[in-house]
Amino acid sequence: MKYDIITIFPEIFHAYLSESILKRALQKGLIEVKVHNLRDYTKDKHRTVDDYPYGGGAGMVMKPEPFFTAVEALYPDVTKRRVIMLSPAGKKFDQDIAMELSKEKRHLLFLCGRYEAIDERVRKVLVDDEVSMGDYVLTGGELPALVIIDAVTRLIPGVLGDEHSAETESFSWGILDYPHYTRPPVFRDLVVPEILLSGNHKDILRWRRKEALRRTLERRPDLLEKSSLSDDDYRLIREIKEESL
Ligand code: 9D3
Repeated sequence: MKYDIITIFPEIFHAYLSESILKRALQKGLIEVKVHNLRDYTKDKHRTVDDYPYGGGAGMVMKPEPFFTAVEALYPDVTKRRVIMLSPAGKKFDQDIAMELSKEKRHLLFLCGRYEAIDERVRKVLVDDEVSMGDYVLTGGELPALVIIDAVTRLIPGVLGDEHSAETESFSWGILDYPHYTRPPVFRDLVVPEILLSGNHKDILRWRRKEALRRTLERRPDLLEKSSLSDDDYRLIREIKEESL
């Protein structure tokens, strides 16, 4: 996968991309990331990227010309690029979007905004998808671009080791993870559930499934409605509900 990022803060990206799974994906040549400074595509002496909003109001708006110049210089052929604008007004990012992007044949080109907004003509003409990270206010699109690159890269074949690749589908099974423990068996009087030390694999699997269902029921009941549950899952849910009587 080839990713391009257009930003006025190119230094933000290096540290995150040079650790762990993304670092290895880069080394293996499974992904390529190029970060471009929007100011390099300005023509005036002060390398201006923003201006006052027409119609007045607070904050500055990012000018259209540098974005047009950058996108068209990098990918003059519209069929070879998929331009993703990060914006609080976009569609909320989720695992389904990550999955869809991971299958994309075009280069992914991220436009990161700062200030109040990007001139609407950029969205109208250049942008294929407008994506948000969720309903909270950030300072710009740089962290969202990194989040998308992270989530999409994990789905590219060969990026994760085989032990993890089942994980690829874990959000589409759609319930929360069970609680995890490691050594020591007692830490500050806090004990590991006995069943996990029992060696009884069948019982452990059923306990984990039950605890996963318990958490999902408590924290994310919306996920349960979408996931397909087995007869035994319904039995476990019944047990959980009877425990709290
Ligand atoms: C007053 C309206 N604000 C929108 C909620 C203005 C505004 C705040 C912050 C406009 C842009 C920004 C900068 N944020 C992003 O560029 C951004 C973002 C976000 O703030 N939240 C969630 N996802 C994203 S993706 C890009």
